[in-house]
Amino acid sequence: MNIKRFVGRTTRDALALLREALGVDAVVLSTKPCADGVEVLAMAPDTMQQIERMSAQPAVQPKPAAKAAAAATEVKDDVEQLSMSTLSFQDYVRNRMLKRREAAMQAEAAQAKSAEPAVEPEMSPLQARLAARMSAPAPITPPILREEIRAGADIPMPSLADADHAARSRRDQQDMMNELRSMKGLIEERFGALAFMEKLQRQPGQARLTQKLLDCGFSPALIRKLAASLSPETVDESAWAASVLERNLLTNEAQAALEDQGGVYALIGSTGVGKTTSTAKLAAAFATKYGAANLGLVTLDAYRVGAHEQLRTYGRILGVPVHTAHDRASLEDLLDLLAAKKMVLIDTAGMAQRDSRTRELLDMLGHRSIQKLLVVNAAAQGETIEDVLISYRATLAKGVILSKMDEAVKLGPALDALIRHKLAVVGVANGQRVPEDWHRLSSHALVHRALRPTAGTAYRLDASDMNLIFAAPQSHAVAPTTLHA
Ligand SMILES: Nc1nc2c(ncn2[C@@H]2O[C@H](COP(=O)(O)OP(=O)(O)OP(=O)(O)O)[C@@H](O)[C@H]2O)c(=O)[nH]1
Ligand SMILES: [Mg+2]
Repeated sequence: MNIKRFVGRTTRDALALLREALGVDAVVLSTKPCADGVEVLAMAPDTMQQIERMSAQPAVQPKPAAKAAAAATEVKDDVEQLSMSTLSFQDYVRNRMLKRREAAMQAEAAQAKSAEPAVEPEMSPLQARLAARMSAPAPITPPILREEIRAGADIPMPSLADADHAARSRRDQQDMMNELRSMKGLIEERFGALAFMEKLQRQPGQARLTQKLLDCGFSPALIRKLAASLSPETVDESAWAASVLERNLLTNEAQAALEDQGGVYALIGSTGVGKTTSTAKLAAAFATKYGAANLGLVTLDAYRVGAHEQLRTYGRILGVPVHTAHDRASLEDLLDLLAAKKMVLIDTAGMAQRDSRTRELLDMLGHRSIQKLLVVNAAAQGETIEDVLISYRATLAKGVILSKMDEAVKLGPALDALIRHKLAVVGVANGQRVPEDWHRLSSHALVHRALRPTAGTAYRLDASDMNLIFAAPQSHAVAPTTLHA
């Protein structure tokens, strides 16, 4: 094929070069800008005729001479058109072939008409349509076995791109759901806070009480219960709350004091809470009343260097020998030995509430005659006290000794935990002095002390802080508390 390329500064220049090389009948295939100006691709006229001959072969051949003449004229017309356009070569050939096929079909139709027998009666339009329908081949429709099969066949197989798109849209949907869920939580939270604040505004007594109890270190779980049961008619909400707390704080006031009851007591608790000091205080209180001869002292704190010396020193002052037990068997032997004593006190080694040895200690104290007294630091955080009560299985103990009362700025957290776990306060220690700083306090005295106003500090809450604390939905609260109003 003889296709040539001509480059000129402008289209006019390129066409001039083309005409010079291939003559005026040349076929322009394309014109496009290039680095040197305009590029024109063109074909010699004889090449065009060759292509036409090749493409016209399957078609019905009209008379060759007439055909050549007609083709030449058509091509000439097209060339004139093409030289002014940028039609691609393929488009040109396709158009030419279409034109050619149309011409051939028209010629065939004309021939058939002239060849029809004259005797054939003329058909009406309706007859002609019927005849055409009968002679036409019947359309081939594939057999349909089941409707759903056809339906399935209509569905195109998903491509990899489709699967990717589906996964992406699923992800988007999931993201949107998560977004909606978090918005729902936020709205619930805000409405919860608004509802609570609105309730507090409607009942200023509740608001005052809530703020006061929060200031005293009581837990939101207990405060909610109290505030919810406060009647709008209550004039002095603080007095009402104090009376409810007193009724719910166990101190076994009806029972005799420990030193009067006698028995075998083991003092357990976390490190440094005052177990040994409290043992000494209790021993001194007993010895003063019933004499040192009726008292037995045992220490399990044998493995810490010099630890048992602390109790031995107190024993020497009281005139009571201190025995050491290393394991459960030796402890049981000692208890047999001291069976005649009215009171036996067992001092134990302090362990962090989460120490695995705490369980071993509790097992060692499994003897049925031993009653456990859990020593709790009244100055510790509410959450720590809670943890200690659980780890030391406080509910199995006879009661709790609240130590270091003198160090506690707020008594609320300790009393709150004891109320919620229904534990009795059997003694309190409010200083290091033995035996002076040992007392038995009533629930009234303890609650009064807990509700005493605290000095304004950075930790003091104001009315707006309550919004933050009570904004969380009720389901987040700690285990429900039963209060006897
Ligand atoms: N302020 C104050 N200090 C106390 C009180 N009770 C004990 N302490 C002091 O707390 C420190 C620890 O007391 P311990 O009796 O040794 O405590 P513990 O629980 O036996 O300690 P471990 O045996 O080491 O676990 C000592 O300095 C005591 O004087 C109290 O009620 N108030
Ligand atoms: Mg000790």
